[in-house]
Amino acid sequence: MPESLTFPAGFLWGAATSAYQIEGAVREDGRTPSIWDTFSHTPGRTVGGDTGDVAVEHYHRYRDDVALMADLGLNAYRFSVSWSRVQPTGRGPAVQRGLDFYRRLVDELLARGIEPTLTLYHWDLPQELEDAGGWPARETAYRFAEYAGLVAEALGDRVHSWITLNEPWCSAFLGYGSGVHAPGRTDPAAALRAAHHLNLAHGLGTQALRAALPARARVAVSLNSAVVRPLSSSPRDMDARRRIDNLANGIFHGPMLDGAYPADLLTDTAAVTDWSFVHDGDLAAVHQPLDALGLNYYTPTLVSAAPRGTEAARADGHGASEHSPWPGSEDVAFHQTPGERTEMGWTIDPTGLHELIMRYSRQAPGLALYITENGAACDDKPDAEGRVHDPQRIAYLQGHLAAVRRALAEGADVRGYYLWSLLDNFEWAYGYSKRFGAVYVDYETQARIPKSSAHWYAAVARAGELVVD
Ligand code: IFM
Repeated sequence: MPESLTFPAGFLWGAATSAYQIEGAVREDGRTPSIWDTFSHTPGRTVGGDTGDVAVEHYHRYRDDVALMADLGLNAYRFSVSWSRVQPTGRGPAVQRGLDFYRRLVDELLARGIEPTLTLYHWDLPQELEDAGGWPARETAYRFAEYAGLVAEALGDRVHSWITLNEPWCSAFLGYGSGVHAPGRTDPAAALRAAHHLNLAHGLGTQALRAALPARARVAVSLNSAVVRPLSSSPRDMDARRRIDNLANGIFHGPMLDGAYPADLLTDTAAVTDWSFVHDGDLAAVHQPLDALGLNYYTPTLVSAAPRGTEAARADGHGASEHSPWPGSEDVAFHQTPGERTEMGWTIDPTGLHELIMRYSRQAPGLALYITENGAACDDKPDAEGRVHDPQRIAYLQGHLAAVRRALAEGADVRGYYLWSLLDNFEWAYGYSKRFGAVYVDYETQARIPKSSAHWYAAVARAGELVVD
């Protein structure tokens, strides 16, 4: 018997994107290169040499894209600001033309009753700041706070919901550890320094936001907190789980939510760094009161201790590299969770989302939770009539929304869900080879075709109700 699951009134039904993945127009209106411009233009870094130069031309098509969201009945949209568009050198005054683009976008959203959520940093550091040391340099955290203040001054009158960083784990450990993301450095100690300076940037940025925004503003961070499961209950596998959980989760939520790094994280990584980059007062600066926590979830992580005397397997779902993104835990083996997978090779397992929500409900009581990303890459193609049918994505969304609803029924304070992603777009090192959109984009013509999942999601959003079999 189909069951009907109702969501609370006021629940946000959204979709998410990020600047470099959709905007294009990389040389317009004073924008300068970010680390992703440099990285994607470096031969061999992205599939097919793809870049975000044109992406899906959202910079010029934003009005149509907002109209599309309105047609789909969405009441929320999460986007990010390109730092080098509003502060091209990563320091000093803002460029008005850059800010004006986001002002126009926000006004368009508000006019159509769509609540904007603005992410300040979704991985596109101005190249000039990387040249000055990037995230391993402490100064970058202060630059971020200045940038946060500028954007808040300009848009704080119309944007209520703010996110400091998106998935700082990726910025630190894929950017500076395994090197599969920009800037492509492979230095475990630098990756840990980067993680601390991202935490500091979050704390200083939150203070800058509070100083510039009205008291009613909502400030949050989006973490891709991993659901780490052990292959067995053996002590060695359980220890592998503990170490990866600290490197994926505790390293960020520890200082942000509790004001301290997990003590065992410091000992596990002692051979890599002495953590002397953590200065007196830093943890208090990072530990700022937040109004909400954003959780991004796609698939769980299955780990074990590598059998003694063997190489650890690196199937951690974060791209191929000889360099591990897990400093001090290079001997942990990563396994494929059994079950159906998406085009990313990520196993579909909605129980992980439920587990994640319940974990943070317990760990951060009183903090509203938002699912700021969740979705699937599928092998989508238009049929002879030009329609795009994506039953696998519908099943994925249905399972994960049911998991959210189950968590709500168990008392979790989840206030909204943002599907990743509104549009097919530049999937980082995978270029345009992976399609996450609810809306198909023909990259030749830039035509947008809502897939069947977009129509399905629109119906759920409009009714505030999910029907499951
Ligand atoms: O496309 C990315 C997004 O930028 C950050 N979170 C994961 C998505 C899918 O890989």
